[in-house]
Amino acid sequence: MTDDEKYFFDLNGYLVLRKVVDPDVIRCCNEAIDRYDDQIEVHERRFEGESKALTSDVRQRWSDAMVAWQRPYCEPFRQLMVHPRLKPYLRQIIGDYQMATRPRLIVMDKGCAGHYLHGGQLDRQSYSLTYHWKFGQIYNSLTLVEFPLADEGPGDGGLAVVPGGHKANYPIPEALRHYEAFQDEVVEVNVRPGDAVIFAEATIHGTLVWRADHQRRTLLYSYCPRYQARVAAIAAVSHPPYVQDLTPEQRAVLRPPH
Ligand SMILES: O=C(O)CCC(=O)C(=O)O
Repeated sequence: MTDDEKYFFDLNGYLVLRKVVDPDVIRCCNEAIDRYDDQIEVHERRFEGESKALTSDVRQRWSDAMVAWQRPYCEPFRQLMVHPRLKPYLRQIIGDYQMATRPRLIVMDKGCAGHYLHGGQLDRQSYSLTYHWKFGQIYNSLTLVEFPLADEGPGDGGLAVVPGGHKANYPIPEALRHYEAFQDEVVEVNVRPGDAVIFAEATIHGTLVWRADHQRRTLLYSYCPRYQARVAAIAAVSHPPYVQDLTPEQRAVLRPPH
């Protein structure tokens, strides 16, 4: 992680890295999603909350089963657990790290509902969710890496952030949370397949209604310090057969906290 990248991550709470993932891996992810499409279910949660600007009858579909899909379909999702380009970033931002939850897939069709904006120091009071800078170093807890599998261009919607929101000390104005005002403060993160977005969970972020004709597909990988657990004993409870089948390096990021 360069000094410039550290500066901008500390300033904004997120970084966009271009051309991180090999196009073949993206292609294999998309083929696997096509193959398992009928198992990617509508999420029951109304992520838009009370927002009138982010709601729609078209609902988000999610899966967290990709790493347990049959070979070869699980393979690209497993590879992304410990991507070599991302390791130095996660180490710099978190220190010794492990996966915090299972990797997640979000699928959104045209008109699909978004997710209200969340983050900031008050939404994220737990030490396991906060951002700190101390002794010349970044100490971030829950850290997300997002891998888009489809274009997210200007006006398409999808991932959006309030730069610097990880340091916000006051409550998020409700109209901002619901994306019903202050839209100029919100940056739609434009990315292409192969890019990676790293952001602190504390950075105020959410999802804008998906406006593009093509389907939005994005992967979220979450990491936390080795001494924390977001999901109790992730290796023990998450698809045990698949855990046995991982490489030692992949298994290492699923160990319980220690
Ligand atoms: O849709 C996205 O990319 C962001 C999703 C999100 O904000 C979340 O899952 O907390």
